[in-house]
Amino acid sequence: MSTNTEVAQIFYAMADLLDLQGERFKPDAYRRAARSVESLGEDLRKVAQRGGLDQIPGVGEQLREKILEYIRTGRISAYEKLRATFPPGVLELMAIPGIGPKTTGRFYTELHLDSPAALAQAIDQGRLNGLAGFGPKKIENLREALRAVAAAPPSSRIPLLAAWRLARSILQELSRRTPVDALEIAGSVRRCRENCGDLDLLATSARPPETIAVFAGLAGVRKVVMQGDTRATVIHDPGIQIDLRVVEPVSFGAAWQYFTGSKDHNIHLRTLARDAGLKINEYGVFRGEKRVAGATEADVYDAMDMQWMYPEIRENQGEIELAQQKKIPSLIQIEQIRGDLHRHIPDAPDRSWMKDLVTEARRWKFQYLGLVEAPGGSAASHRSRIQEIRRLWNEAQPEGLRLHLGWEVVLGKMMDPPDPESLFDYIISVPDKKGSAISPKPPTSPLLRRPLFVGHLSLGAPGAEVPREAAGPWIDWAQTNGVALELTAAGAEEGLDAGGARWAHEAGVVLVLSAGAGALSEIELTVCRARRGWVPPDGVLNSRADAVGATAPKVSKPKRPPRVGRTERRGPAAGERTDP
Ligand code: DGT
Ligand code: CA
Ligand code: CA
Repeated sequence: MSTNTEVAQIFYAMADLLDLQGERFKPDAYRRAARSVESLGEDLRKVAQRGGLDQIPGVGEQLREKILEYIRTGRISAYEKLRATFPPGVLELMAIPGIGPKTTGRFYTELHLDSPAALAQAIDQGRLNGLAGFGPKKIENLREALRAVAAAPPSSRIPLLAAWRLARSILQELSRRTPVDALEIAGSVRRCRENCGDLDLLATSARPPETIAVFAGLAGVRKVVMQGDTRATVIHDPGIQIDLRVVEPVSFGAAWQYFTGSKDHNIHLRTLARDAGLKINEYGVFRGEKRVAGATEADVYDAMDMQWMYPEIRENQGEIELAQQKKIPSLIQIEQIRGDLHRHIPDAPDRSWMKDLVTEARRWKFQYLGLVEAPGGSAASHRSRIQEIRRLWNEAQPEGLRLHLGWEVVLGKMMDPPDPESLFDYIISVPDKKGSAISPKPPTSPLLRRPLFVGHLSLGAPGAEVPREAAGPWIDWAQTNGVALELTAAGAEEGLDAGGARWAHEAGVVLVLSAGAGALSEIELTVCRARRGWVPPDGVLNSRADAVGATAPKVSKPKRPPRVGRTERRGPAAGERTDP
């Protein structure tokens, strides 16, 4: 897609959202600008270079700034903010053919309908009858449109971050509303695969049918594909299949192991079990009729004379042999992360965010936080903001938590303000994307100043696996320049993925693990992704107390002996971290 089309699409989408908010004039202004941008014969970046954005019909000062932001960063923050003001279900409702922003807005404000599922229910209950402008024919059309959307096959595979967020929220809801004892994520989400076919959940419960019924009745459930006493399969908004199985506590470990997979890992285990005169399945490990293991995963692997291993590496790529030799290396864990080095300083007029951030950082037992100033704006404005942040931090004096200030700089661009060392503790370099979604190859010119790490690297679409051709040049560059590379919860869209992390680590490049643009708690997913890349604690810069201020980071081979079992219940999906 060209920059022009991309910008036009965002403006159209913003117009719809502004309509939904009930704005009167702004939506038309955005649509007019979108149409002119779309029909422009010249690339927007060229127009911007010659300073001609102002001459585009319908583009005033505010829209010009948004276009410039898009060219500079590949995103428009106002659009992201606008989207975030609505529940995701409302956006899905608006996307259904035949339901525009105006109708969605009325459903949302007049009937409090916030998802396609809620609308379907309201129609069934007759709550639309008598609503001005909604005759029987129109209601029938709505019903038809909803049916068509619900019947559509779940859209291929889901990016990990979306699957993980959904799985987390469902676990929270279920554990709040039903008598579950254990409740965990299995399948590819637990293994932290970059994209997931469906979600696999596993529970033990005092009253299985009740747990299943609550699950099948969740607000986001579009369709119940199958419902029994101990199992159900549903299609959840926005078209994601979820399986829930309730199992006996004596089999929980075996079931968790089995449904975590991968299939190849399981097949290999089954062969080994057979050779040892054992049988392994989702109910346990058996010698003859006797169950010799099943309650915990550690028991299951132990019965096979193997070390327990992290779910993220169960891909039948040598981990089984290592577990037999008791040589599974120690890989990075969330408890070893000492801070996030890439939290952007919010553009909020009041500074209450700082208190929230500190609270959240405490929850993770962080020792430092890196607040980062993004490019753009004048030297004077950076200076006053940074000085204010330092002053506020000193006033708050959060005990045991250090503040580091980072400066985000576009690679190869001139750097202002002229005396950055006095303001900032470290530099993050970001690639010069020039409006394209994917980052170009690293620059060949020498570095003006060495950054601590490279962030906002986009090496692929959401849910995509980073190809070696895309990651390789950056890994070489990072190695040559002694710079670390970033990994975030968004994967290829915002940094390396698990595969890239593995290549980088093997090449001796240090990694920085960040939460990314979402909640700080999502750093947990980043850590899982790093484990999938076989990254040990020593390979992670922000597992070190002196992450900032250290000279060229170097990786040494892990010396600590592998630790077994202790982390089992803390798998990437364990619900316990969400409720401190
Ligand atoms: P996905 O959903 O395509 O992203 O990948 P998975 O790994 O979540 O696969 P899924 O949902 O079909 O099944 C979940 C786990 O159940 C899988 O990782 C291993 C286990 N499993 C499924 N089918 C088989 C099978 O035929 N044999 C064995 N040994 N295990 C299986
Ligand atoms: Ca699955
Ligand atoms: Ca499944």
